[in-house]
Amino acid sequence: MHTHSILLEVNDNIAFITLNRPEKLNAFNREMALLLQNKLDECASSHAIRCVLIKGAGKAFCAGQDLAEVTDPNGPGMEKILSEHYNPIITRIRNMPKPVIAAVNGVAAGAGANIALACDIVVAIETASFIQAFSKIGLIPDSGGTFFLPRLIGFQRASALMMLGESITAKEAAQMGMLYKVFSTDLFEEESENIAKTVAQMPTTALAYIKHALNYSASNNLEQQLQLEDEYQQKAALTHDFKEGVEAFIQKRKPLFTGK
Ligand code: T3D
Repeated sequence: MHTHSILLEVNDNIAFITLNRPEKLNAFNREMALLLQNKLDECASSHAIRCVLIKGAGKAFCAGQDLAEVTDPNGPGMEKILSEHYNPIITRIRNMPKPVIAAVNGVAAGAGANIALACDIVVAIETASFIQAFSKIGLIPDSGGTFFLPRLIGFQRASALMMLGESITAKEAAQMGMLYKVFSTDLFEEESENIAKTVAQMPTTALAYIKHALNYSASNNLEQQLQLEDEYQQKAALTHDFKEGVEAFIQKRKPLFTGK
């Protein structure tokens, strides 16, 4: 039976996406990269989905590009790998109008590490590791790595990690500011799902505006960003969830957000 390289399961308004080539440490081939784009599109357009959680099957999160495919004469070729595989994945994650969580359950290398860094909330199991593996094979970091990593951990540390291609532990990554939280092995699955459950019950539209505002904060000046906050705040104030949030606060009860 053909096994799908990307699995999608929806539960309690959460889309669980599993990178599913465990025997290759979930390295991406063309089929898998295109399928992930397809599943991310499904998540973006479904109103029943209010949060996306990406994890890896088996012991790894993702080992990046499948290097066997790169040397395959019938493979997609370098000119397609970024423009048709990774760039559209990163754009979809950043444009997704709902939170995307990376639950890094093991090694995250190359494009696998940088896909995680493009997510809105990154959590990791204590045994996970992060490797900007590209320089070790004569490539440069892609999948948004040169954009996100210096912004997350600073220019100097990003530069060293990218040039040396060294593996760092989840704890070191968290200390550098690369991710939100590290969980012990026994709590990782439960705690990462708890975060997903929490955000899936939050005011989804407001979270989408937060995300878009953060996207623009990388290029806007203060004046432009203040204007954008003004615009998004007015839009957020028109949502049903804002009305519900304020009413619930005044009535001293728990709000019931619908994402609308
Ligand atoms: O054209 C372009 O390529 C542009 C796009 C670039 C995007 C990129 O992501 S470039 C970076 C590609 N990734 C890497 O360079 C990482 C390569 N993998 C590793 O360095 C190591 O496997 C890990 C550090 C991730 C894990 O090490 P370890 O010791 O836990 O596992 P392992 O024994 O090395 O790997 C287990 C199996 O997975 C092994 O297969 P085998 O021998 O059991 O049949 C290994 O070959 C396979 N595997 C791991 N990574 C990849 C892979 N197979 C294909 N591609 C991989 N990236």
